[in-house]
Amino acid sequence: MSQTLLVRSTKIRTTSLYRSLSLASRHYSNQTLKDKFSEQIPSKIEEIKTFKKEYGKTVIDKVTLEQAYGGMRGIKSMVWEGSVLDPEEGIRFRGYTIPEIRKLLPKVEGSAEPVPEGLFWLLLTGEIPSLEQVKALSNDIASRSELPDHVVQMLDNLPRDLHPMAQLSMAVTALESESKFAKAYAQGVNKKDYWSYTFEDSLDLLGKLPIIASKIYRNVFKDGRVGTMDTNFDYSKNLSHLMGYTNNDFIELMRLYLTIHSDHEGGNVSAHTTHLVGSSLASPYLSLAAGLNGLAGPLHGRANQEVLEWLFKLREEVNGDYTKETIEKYLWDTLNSGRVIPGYGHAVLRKTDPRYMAQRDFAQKHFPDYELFKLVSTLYEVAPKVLMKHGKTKNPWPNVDSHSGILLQYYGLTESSFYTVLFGVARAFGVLPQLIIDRAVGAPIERPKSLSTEKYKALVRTIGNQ
Ligand code: CMX
Repeated sequence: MSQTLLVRSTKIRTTSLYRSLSLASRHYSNQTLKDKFSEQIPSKIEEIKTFKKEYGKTVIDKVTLEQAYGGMRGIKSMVWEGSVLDPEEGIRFRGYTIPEIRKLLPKVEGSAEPVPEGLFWLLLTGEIPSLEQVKALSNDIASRSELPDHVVQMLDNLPRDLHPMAQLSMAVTALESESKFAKAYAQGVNKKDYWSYTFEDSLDLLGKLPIIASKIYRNVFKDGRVGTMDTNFDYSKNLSHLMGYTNNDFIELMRLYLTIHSDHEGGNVSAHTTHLVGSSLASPYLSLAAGLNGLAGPLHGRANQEVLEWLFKLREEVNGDYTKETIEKYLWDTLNSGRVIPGYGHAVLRKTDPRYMAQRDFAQKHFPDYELFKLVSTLYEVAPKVLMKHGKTKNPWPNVDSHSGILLQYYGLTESSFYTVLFGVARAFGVLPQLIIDRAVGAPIERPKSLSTEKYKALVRTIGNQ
């Protein structure tokens, strides 16, 4: 090669290398969530493979008979990448506490609260996105909001007194018709690509949930009319507007609400059910609907409705007399009638739920003198002492559901049977990232072992004789 040719070809190579490098860095700053996650998959698969190979036979836990009969409490037997719950400290999302994510996750202009789209990115990738990336994600999600006619018609035909959670679960189930995963699976797609279709379904689902939730809200309690998503709005602003709430503070509340209600590690009923059903390769629609059915139980997500109804009965009974003595009596009456104090206790936590504290912080900032906030605050002083004296619950402190209802009441969203629907929308942000991860790493179908009491007795005898 002549000198001139060599110089020219080096120059061309350098220029094209420079161009591809600059493209790569531009690509990086504009990198979509799907690109980012796709890039991480090979190393995640390798990490799990090596870890299992090296430590696969390590005994990580022992299980007692009490645990087998006691709702499997505390048994370490699931993998959940997005969050870990510590009994004393509370939830950490990919290592970050709630106060940390409130500070670190991107915020849209004029807002002090993080957006749940940012948390979704963090839960899926372990990285905090830029504001630009979050905005692109909000836009992408909002562009997927259209509902098929049969879902709209079904919702319009449901009886108004059917619980909003049943309506939500039915609508999500009926959206199975839209599942890209189910279609691809039927066409025999390679299992390596399952995650990609699960990702698409997950974003589609997130996009459709605000319309579904608002349709349910407006069908049951208002005029049945719902607008459309605005691709320039963030998720919480869209959801609030669709429901008919345009107050900026309410939108702020929704940003906080959706973010902190999203994920609470994998063992809770809604997260575990979504994961379990998803492990059979049911589509994200059917998997999430199953999780929502679990969330609808009064000991889980529906506790937010129970709290409000219980508080209103209290208010009626004490007739404005919010002294500690009258509240204490009401608490004992509830306990003595064989019911639980809704919004108190937790299967894992042994301290006040940080999600309760975040909502308390919001109330203190926005409406410290609100009557129901004062009532909830007095309860916080009285109920733990009563529950400790009662001596049954392992955790006498308030959980997330203890506070959420009165925040919504303040802004005029008074229909408490709708509250768990908002929890359900939020939960989608927490459970869908894990479903995508499960499909990317090829998580197996879940199948723990059960025994009959007779077999357990035999097992205990055998162990005793050893
Ligand atoms: N009021 C009265 N008794 C309570 C209680 C409460 N808030 N919380 C627990 N207990 C009782 C239990 O019913 C149980 O009684 P039994 O021995 O008679 O069965 C005993 O205390 C021990 O229960 P635990 O080990 O402390 O709690 P669990 O892990 O079994 O249950 C939970 C956890 C959340 C279901 C329970 O604390 C409860 O029922 N709380 C009220 C409902 C509620 O707020 N649920 C929302 C939780 C958060 C969420 O998932 O959204």
